[in-house]
Amino acid sequence: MGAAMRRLEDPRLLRGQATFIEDLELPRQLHVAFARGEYPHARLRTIRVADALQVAGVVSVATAYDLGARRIPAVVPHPALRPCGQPILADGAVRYVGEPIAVVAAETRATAEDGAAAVQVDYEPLQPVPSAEAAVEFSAPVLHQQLGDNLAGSFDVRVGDPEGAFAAADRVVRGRFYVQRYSGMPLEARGVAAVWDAGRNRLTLWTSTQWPHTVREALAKLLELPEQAIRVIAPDVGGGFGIKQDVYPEEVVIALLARRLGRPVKWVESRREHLCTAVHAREQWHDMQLAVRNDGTILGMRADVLSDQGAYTRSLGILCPSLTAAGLPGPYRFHNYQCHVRVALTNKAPAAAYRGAGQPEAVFATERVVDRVAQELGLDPADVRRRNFISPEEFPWEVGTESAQTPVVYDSGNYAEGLDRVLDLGHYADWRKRQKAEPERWLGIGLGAYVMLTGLGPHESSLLRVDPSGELLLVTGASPHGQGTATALAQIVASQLDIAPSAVTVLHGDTDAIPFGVGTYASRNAVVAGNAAHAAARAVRAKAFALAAHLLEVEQADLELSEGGIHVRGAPHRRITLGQLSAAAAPGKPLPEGMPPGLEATHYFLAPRATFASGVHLAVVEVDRETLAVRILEYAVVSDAGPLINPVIVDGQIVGGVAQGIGGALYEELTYDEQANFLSQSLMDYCMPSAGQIPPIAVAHVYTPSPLNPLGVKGLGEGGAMAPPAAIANAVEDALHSAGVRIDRTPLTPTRLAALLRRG
Ligand code: SMO
Repeated sequence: MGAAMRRLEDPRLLRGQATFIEDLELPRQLHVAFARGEYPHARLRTIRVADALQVAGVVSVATAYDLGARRIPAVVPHPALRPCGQPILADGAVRYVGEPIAVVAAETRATAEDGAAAVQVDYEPLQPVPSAEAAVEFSAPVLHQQLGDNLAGSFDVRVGDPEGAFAAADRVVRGRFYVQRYSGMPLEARGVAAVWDAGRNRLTLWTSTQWPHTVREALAKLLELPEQAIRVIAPDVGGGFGIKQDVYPEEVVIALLARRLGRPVKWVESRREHLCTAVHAREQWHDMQLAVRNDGTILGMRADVLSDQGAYTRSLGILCPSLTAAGLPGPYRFHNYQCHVRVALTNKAPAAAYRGAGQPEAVFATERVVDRVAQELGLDPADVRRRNFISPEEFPWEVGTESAQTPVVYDSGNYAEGLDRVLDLGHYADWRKRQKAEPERWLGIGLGAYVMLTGLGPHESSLLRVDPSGELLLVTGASPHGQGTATALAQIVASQLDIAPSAVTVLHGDTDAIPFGVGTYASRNAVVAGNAAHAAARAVRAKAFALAAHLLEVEQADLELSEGGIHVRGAPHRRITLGQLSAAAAPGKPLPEGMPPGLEATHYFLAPRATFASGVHLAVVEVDRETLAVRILEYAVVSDAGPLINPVIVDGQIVGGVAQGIGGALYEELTYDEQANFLSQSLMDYCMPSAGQIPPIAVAHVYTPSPLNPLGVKGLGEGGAMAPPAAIANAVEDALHSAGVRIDRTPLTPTRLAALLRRG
């Protein structure tokens, strides 16, 4: 634990020995393609499937009429969530481009595509709702008649005495900030395969998901089966980033088709389908007001959040905007806060989680308006932050908000140390000097500070078993998809039993292997899966000592564990290995009174409260005076996630997150036109940064342990993505401030900057 070792997962991934959904070859499998809506908003008059059925090789064409009017259930409840869940296939209307209407199963993928193209839909186009602002206008067409308006939910958060704070303030600093629609773009898009065993009434479903146990639960409800009749397997998953923390229509449709057709069925998402229909994220308006004193002290915050949910909610409901509302106060010491949230329904793809899930949006809005405080008062933005940070003695700090039904209580932190370290690491003072010395250059420096909810409960599971060979099997309910979790968990187990991490095989992503499991999201694995593995390893260790004492006929206190074996202190030849202990613990072997057979332990780590990681990012940019391209000259990150399990993995996670944040700051946008037609249908139209756009990223750490778990760890997977849009936007505004440019949204493309410069 703590060693900077390379990932145990990588050799087989690099050698092409992994199994992704596309690699599955099931006997007699059928391939699936979806006929998808081409209009943003239309009534479906008729769906003609006759021609599709004529295509040679097409076996079946099904619509909602055939598969039943099922809707995706909300897995994450919210008191304000209203019923606008997505049907598994369009239910008489389509409400976004790409909504699935019919599903075609055929002998080959190409035939299935031909069949899908031959499905004839007679549409009656309806007036679309192209934006959240349009959705809440009085005259807007209503997308879901039963709601009477276009709100998937609205709610208020109130803490302390906001009116008092604003009355006592010297001034109110304002801003209205918009975060564009963008999302995760995993190398492996989505994919689902299913087999129905008619004799046993049993479904096996492979899906590229972050939470197989949750998919199982949803399928059990929708297919009216006991959970034990469903096995969900997440094989190797090539990236998730939040977008695979959902229950998707395609997962339910493939399961139903396998049962209906009595043949295995497989669907692999195309990149175009991914762009049109996988989770979109982040699109949100934030009207911000800070009550401040002239010395820069923040007394309170008012916020109005208008979120663009797209056409439906799915399993996460309105979780993301609720995380924004809970997170807007950030690392700052004020107790007076008020936030009004409206979640608007529009004719766009449904929105849900993407790396940080509502929190990077909050960081953007808060860090932009905090910079405005510095500008208006003529203060250094670093000083304004330092003055208002919660200080180390003030923890636990009750924000007074709630996230996912959990009170937001920051458990520990040292935000000022993070700031001081990042100012050093990013050469803040030097850059300020250069900025003065070279006024002909558009140089800017920006900061972004964040606090991030991590390690969300309710629990995570671990089953640890010692094999007679001396190797170990760890089954975890977490379902990682590229984070290096198997290595981290192996390190935790190995350090308890003094063995090599490579002797621990970690099995994940299989609901038959462990009955309860939660999944991988909310930067939770180190905290919940890590502590579950730690506790299971402690239990196995304790049992090994008890059994060794029995077999070696000594007191436990006289035993020592080293290199995977237990020996009598001072008599290393009187030794019994973990493998021998496992064999000696088999049923029927002489065991101490009351000891159950098997050298294994199962542990469920409960996390009633979340841990809160934090960090500060610093970006130095230069805006090219000719092309208006933004070049990042320096990027520094100081992260605090408590003690590190594996620094190599941690730094890799941070760099990956920063790259995604840079994408959001400068390049990526899922664009719809004013009629809600979807314009970003390929990676030619959706610009992701590549290595050429990502500068070297300097990373350093602060370590404040969490008092909430034995390892003291906090989550970190999403940390890198929290602050880049804030830090980079702050830097670009700093660079162009003298030219009159004010930044209120991302991505900061040359086109957008040109418009701002003309206006300025
Ligand atoms: S956006 Mo994440 O998978 O909580």
